[in-house]
Amino acid sequence: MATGTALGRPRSLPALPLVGSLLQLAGHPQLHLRLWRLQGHYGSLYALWMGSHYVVVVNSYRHAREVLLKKGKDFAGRPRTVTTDLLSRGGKDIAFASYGPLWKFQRKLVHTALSMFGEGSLALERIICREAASLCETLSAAQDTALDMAPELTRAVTNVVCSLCFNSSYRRGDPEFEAMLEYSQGIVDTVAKESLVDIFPWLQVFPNKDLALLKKCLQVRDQLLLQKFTEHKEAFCGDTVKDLMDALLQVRLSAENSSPPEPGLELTDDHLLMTVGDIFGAGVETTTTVLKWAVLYLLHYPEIQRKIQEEMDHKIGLVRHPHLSDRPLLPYLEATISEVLRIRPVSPLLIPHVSLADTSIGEYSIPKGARVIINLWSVHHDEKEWEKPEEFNPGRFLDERGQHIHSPSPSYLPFGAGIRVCLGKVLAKMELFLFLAWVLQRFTLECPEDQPLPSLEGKFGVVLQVQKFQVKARLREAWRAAS
Ligand code: HEM
Ligand code: PLO
Repeated sequence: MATGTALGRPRSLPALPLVGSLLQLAGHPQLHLRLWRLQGHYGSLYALWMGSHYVVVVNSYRHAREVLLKKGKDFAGRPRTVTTDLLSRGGKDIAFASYGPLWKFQRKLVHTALSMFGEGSLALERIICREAASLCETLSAAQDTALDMAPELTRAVTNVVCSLCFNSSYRRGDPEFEAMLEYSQGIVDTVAKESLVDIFPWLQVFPNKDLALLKKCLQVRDQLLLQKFTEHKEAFCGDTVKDLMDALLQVRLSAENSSPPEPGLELTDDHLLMTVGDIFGAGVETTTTVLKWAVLYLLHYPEIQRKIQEEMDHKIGLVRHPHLSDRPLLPYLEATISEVLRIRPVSPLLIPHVSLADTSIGEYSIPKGARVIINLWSVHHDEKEWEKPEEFNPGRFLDERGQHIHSPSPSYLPFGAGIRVCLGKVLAKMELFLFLAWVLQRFTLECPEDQPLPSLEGKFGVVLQVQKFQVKARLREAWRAAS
């Protein structure tokens, strides 16, 4: 911060007493787009009021880098809202927990467990490939008929996370899986939408349809989590750690045995449940959403799909399945995944951050307790950083010879950055690569003849959702001939 000169506050949208700037935002369900467009009038960094909360909106990479990386610690807090408090039992998870020693401890535990079971281990590759094979079988069985791929993609991804968290998986049509699909959709539809309830907590006393649905869905989720927790507790002997749930139980057991217990680091049952709930929820909804966007873009751009398949035929062939070690061989597929993550960021406003001290962004002063929204949509669609940002062009992520992948602009943060960076980045990238490689080696994905091309417009929420669409998965002639 400059010494001696007092910094001013960012320009603010007009605000009325009580409702704040709600009038400028109401009637615009696509909040990321509204905040992106408001830059035209207020500049790339501006402030607004959500009820009594002071909110700063960051739309440029330069400022996003300052918040997430250079002053990461100043901005590592999270707001408490009615809906995320319900989801996480008052912030006992990782994603919606305030910055503090317990949050740090939980993050570290999960990070260690994920690297132990997953990232870099052959076991995880085997699990993903098992699910990819099962997905391909389902697509084969549905050959040439119009199919909603969403539940199939969700089951494949869920089973990977389920294996990691609980060492279990679901079969097609499993009623527990159907229940999970339903409650998770209910949560995605209602949580963290900066809905009225989150702006005015006192509205909780009135009946609210969204809040009622969220509570009902959370009941189902809690039952399911508790059942897994109890089964694990009963079977746990302390020696063999099969999954994340066991790993958390083991850490707690050793903490209980060490006396005196470390102050501030006591993991209650709620902390364990909410941590697993986070990884399960984040693991399923994010990766599935990216896969749906990828399939949708491939329907719109058959020439890009063909190019991926040509690259695969050339580098891997049709005799063996794709492996993780093939990633450097398939830069065009990797570039396509990167471009999907740019053009339709799963988390277009990240999760809101909160300033933990009086601080600054650029030439503006930011008071302690401000909510800071990083508009990733703006960062990924900034015309000063990206040529024709609205164009889907995987080539922009390739070097001149098309052999190596690189980002042409630093203005690219699909997983966030810094202290609160996504915990599942490595896992997600492994899944996206293997699932897409397996499917595209065998099938060409097409829009059913009798249907218009589905819309590329997302639906804003805690993740940027894809509208429902159908696909025809046609077995490739080359694959048929080879097998
Ligand atoms: C946080 C993106 C997959 C677990 C985040 C954030 C983003 C993000 C943007 C917020 C960063 C911030 O607030 O500054 C993505 C994308 C994914 C993905 C694009 C898929 C392509 C996953 C997976 C897991 C996961 C598979 C779990 C295994 C988490 C957790 C947080 C998080 C726990 C909260 C971190 C914290 O607050 O400390 N992710 N994510 N994510 N992600 Fe992911
Ligand atoms: C998705 C619905 C689940 O039922 C619960 C859940 C838990 C963690 C959340 C996730 C939901 C949405 C995506 C989130 C994730 C934590 C990190 C991730 C917000 C609500 C992202 C992309 O930031």
